[in-house]
Amino acid sequence: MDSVLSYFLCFAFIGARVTAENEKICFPNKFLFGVATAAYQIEGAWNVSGKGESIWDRYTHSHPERVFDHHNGDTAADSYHLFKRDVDMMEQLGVQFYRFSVSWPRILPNGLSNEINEDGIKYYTLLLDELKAHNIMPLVTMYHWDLPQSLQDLGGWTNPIIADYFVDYARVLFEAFGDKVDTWLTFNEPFSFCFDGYGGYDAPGAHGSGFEDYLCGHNVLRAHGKVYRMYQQEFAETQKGHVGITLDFAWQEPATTSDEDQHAAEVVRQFFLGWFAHPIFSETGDYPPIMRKRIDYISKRQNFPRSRLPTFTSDEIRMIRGSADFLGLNHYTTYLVKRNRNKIAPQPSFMTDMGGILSQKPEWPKSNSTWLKVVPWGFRKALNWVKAAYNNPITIITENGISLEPGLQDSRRVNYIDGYLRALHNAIIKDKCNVVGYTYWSLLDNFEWMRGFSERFGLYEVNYDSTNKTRTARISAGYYSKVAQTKCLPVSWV
Ligand code: GBH
Repeated sequence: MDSVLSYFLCFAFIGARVTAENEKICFPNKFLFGVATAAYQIEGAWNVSGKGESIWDRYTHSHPERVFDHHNGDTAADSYHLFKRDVDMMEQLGVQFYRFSVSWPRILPNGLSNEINEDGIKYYTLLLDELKAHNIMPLVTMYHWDLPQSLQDLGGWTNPIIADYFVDYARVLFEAFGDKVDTWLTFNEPFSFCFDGYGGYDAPGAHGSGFEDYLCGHNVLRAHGKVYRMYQQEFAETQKGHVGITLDFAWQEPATTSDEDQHAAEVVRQFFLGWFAHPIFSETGDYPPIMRKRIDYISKRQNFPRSRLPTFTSDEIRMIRGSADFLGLNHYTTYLVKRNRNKIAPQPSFMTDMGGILSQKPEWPKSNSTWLKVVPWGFRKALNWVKAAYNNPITIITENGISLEPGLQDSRRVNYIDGYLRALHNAIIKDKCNVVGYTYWSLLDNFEWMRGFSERFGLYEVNYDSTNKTRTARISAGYYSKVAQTKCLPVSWV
């Protein structure tokens, strides 16, 4: 009798445990959770301790009218002085790593490595030591959009010489920090700073769409490849680190089931992600063939004697192909794509070259950013597309997050993270996508580029009116700390 009962009890117990475990969504033990920021968006101290001027300093100062409420990053969240508080917050969250970026002009005030700003080196050394003391691993971005103004005066990313200057800068970073950092990202979202910066209205505001954006992308790819090869040659053996790049990939869903919209969506994916991913992560290297074909053809129709998309030498193709140990992926949202049936205008334009029209469904839940709608299923599709296109590369999600109104009661942020993490979990467990880490953007509210301080992405709210830029945990910080510490999604929250 006893034994039968215990048998049943035991059975029931195992059964209950199995069901509970099935319901609980847990990431692999080795999976890492982190938070991200970028230098210009949080540091402030724009002209302190020897820092040089960046293109964002120049742009926000000379065109305040272009930035929401005439804001700028002069003081931002003042993390130059408050980094210890930032690391405290990370400790409270229990995250395993911190993704931050180094300000190039803080290290090299004039962009070139003949003059190194020791105070800049000291600042990042202190930050790295503080992280180490709290057991938080660094994931360091070399370039998150704050180019030294002196290099912009030479044409910035449109001038081929910049690839060599970027290598010199990277070498300074490897020498100064390589014993403390073993995972590096060369660039954050080349698509964004080439398309919006050289082709649009982000700094430097060159608005040469369909022209300067391609020159920028070309030199960024060369610069990235050269840094990767330089690290392999000069540092890999002693430092044993890894070098990757962060690319931005919103999911592009065909607006209808028609063949032409299916095709248009695929072309848009190639123009958005393939532009940078194909040269680095595909087996063949070089630009995506469809991009090459469309831009060559349209350039000809517009009477250009040569394509507006530059050409790599075969050595460059080889140098860039395979030049990443892993892929950093930023993902926030999804678009619908329809084929653009308009005639080709004489004016160069990236959008015309791409030939798709993007929209979003009005019923998709909104954020506080016009471009960001909540569409978790798009995340899983994006990851599966990457897996198929580039032979399932090792991937770290280097940014994912949502902007909301100021305030601490941000249950919608909890829902966003929860929804996107469920999609990610399916991509990893069911679809076998090779994703090894997830980074929430952002640790704290920060300077949101052209949107000033109006769009808040932080797990911690920053009170910009207070003298010490007080940081306060939002509800979502509590939620994310559970995720980071247990590696499971809390069963009930809020
Ligand atoms: C990230 O880019 C950036 O890496 C990060 O610095 C930033 O804080 C974060 O987004 C949140 O915005 O205004 O309609 O012209 C994400 C990709 C590319 C999305 C530019 C917004 C501008 C769209 N971003 N895009 S629009």
